Amino acid sequence: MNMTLRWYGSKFDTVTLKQIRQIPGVKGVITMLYDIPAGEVWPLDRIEALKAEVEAEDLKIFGIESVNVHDSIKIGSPDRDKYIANYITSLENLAKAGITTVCYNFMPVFDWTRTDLAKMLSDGSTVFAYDQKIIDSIDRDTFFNQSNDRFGGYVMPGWEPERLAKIKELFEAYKDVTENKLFDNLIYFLKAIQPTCEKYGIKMAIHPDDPAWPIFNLPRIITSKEKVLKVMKAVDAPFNGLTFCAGSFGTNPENDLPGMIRALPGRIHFAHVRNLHHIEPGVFEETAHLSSEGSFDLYEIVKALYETGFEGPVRPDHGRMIWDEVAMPAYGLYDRAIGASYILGLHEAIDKNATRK
Ligand SMILES: [Mn+2]
Repeated sequence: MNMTLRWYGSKFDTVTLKQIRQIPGVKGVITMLYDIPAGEVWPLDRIEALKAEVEAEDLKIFGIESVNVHDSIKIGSPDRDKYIANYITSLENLAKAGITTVCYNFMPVFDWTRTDLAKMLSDGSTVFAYDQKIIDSIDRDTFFNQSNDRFGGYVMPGWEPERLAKIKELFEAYKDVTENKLFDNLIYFLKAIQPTCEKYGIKMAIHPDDPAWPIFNLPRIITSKEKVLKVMKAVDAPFNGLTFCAGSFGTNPENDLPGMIRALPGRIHFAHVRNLHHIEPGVFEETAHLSSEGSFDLYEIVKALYETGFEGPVRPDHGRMIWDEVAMPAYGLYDRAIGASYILGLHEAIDKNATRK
């Protein structure tokens, strides 16, 4: 298990590589070229420059989150092969730079969705929260139009202003994309990139949908153990793997998180470990990482990763905003550093206990 922190690059992130380097046990970052729109090629020189910047701080790039998939690929539009060819070139360029773990998602229109980006907990910290009742009561376009304001000027992954500007067209383009069609389009994409991934040893790690159910009448295909296994079986090769995101799968309390990990040995290439607190069905708030703070048993999650031989990168996920930190919502330094230390502590205890048996 390699502990990492997500880092958006020096132009966008409020957290510096120097700070990340000082978190005990954090060996590297998960990063991306944040300014390159989905569908465009990631140039090798930009990747090499990013790598050099990270390595100059004695850190390593353990993976990319994310190389985003263009909507034409998700929709299955006639021009999708052009974007798949670009995606393959980006993968080749990453592999040439020695970066072979790639997170991506296949969510229509938008990435994760929250209804509150700064809900105050009883300790005065603020967190991301979600309430299905708000989603059900709001007009879809109004919700998306308000998003730029809610993000307080920060560019949030999957919510880039240029995407939000054409939100109506996007919904229109997805109107005939059923769950089955979206699944077929994912499999088409995976089969197209398979030879490249196998040639270079690239591990593709699909991120689950968040929340793990359909919203705004858009289909969701990575929401449960059964649905993930369906994708794994449809392209049954090790390159085709998962980003196990505890917080995303865990939005649905019916998902048995350690059980899911144990059902996917060798297919989890990347792990996001965090906690959240279920308030009522469809209503939750994110919390500190500790098991005692939320609804998940983080010990059992880390143990399942350990016992299934997971050796990929792991990162703490969304953090609370604490200690008056000013940062991109959920991606501050302090609470994620606490989360990393906690996960590393669990891991050390599990490892020592196992060795002594
Ligand atoms: Mn995640």
